[in-house]
Amino acid sequence: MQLAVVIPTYNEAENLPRLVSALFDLPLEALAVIVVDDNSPDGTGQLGEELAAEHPGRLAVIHRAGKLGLGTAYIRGFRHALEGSAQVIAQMDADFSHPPEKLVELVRALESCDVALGSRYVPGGSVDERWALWRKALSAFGNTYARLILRLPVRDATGGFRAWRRRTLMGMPLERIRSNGYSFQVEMTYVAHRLGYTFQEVPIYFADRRWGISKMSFKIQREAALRVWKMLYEYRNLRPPPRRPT
Ligand SMILES: Nc1nc2c(ncn2[C@@H]2O[C@H](COP(=O)(O)OP(=O)(O)OP(=O)(O)O)[C@@H](O)[C@H]2O)c(=O)[nH]1
Ligand SMILES: [Mg+2]
Repeated sequence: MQLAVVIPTYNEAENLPRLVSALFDLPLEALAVIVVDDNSPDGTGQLGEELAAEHPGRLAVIHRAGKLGLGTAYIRGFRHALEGSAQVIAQMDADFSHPPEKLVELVRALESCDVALGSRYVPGGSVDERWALWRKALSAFGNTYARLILRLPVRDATGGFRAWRRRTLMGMPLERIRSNGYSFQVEMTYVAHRLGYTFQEVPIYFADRRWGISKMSFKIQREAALRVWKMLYEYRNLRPPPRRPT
């Protein structure tokens, strides 16, 4: 079973080499990494090329001209994975907020669902206790808000640690996804749900980034709150495709 892990990077020079070795140490055969770097000023892209040379055929770096946003970075990486033969496509942040070892459970969960989500808000999951109270509250509120308005069947709709079956990702209308920042994960969840795909949540401990600086802000969250209403409207006619007779 071939697995491609898509990792968007912007200034992750301290994290990327560590993450890549942690991933290649996992008991998952045929794991390949796709880094999507937005010309990081700290040289993450160049570092990616060095890692690609160390791991021939197992690591690809897509270079984009500048900081074009998380959503389009993921979509670019997903398309690259789908052009290849990966049967499972995973996505994760570069900053170790997503525990690499949990990838094994995410992939296993796909045996009984279409999309496996790393989740902070199911029993056994949690967020970094060093997070400021406002950040914990915002994250929990953002999830409840999106869940109630969009009637999502998951507890953690904003997390970015996921595994998709190839068939599921191929069924997603990636060209219609409008969110480029933090609501990207919510929009992908909503579209997948509207299309009738099923989810399973795997509890994770979400650690604060170990290296580099945080970019989270109230402004970002406010934009995300508005996006949810737009999604409700944009996908009002989306339905699961008719089942083919078997
Ligand atoms: N290619 C690309 N990657 C990005 C962009 N913005 C963020 N990333 C990467 O996407 C992942 C998630 O971004 P983070 O900055 O960690 O977002 P966060 O976890 O909500 O916030 P902090 O970790 O507190 O900064 C990381 O691997 C980033 O390097 C972007 O515009 N382009
Ligand atoms: Mg982070």
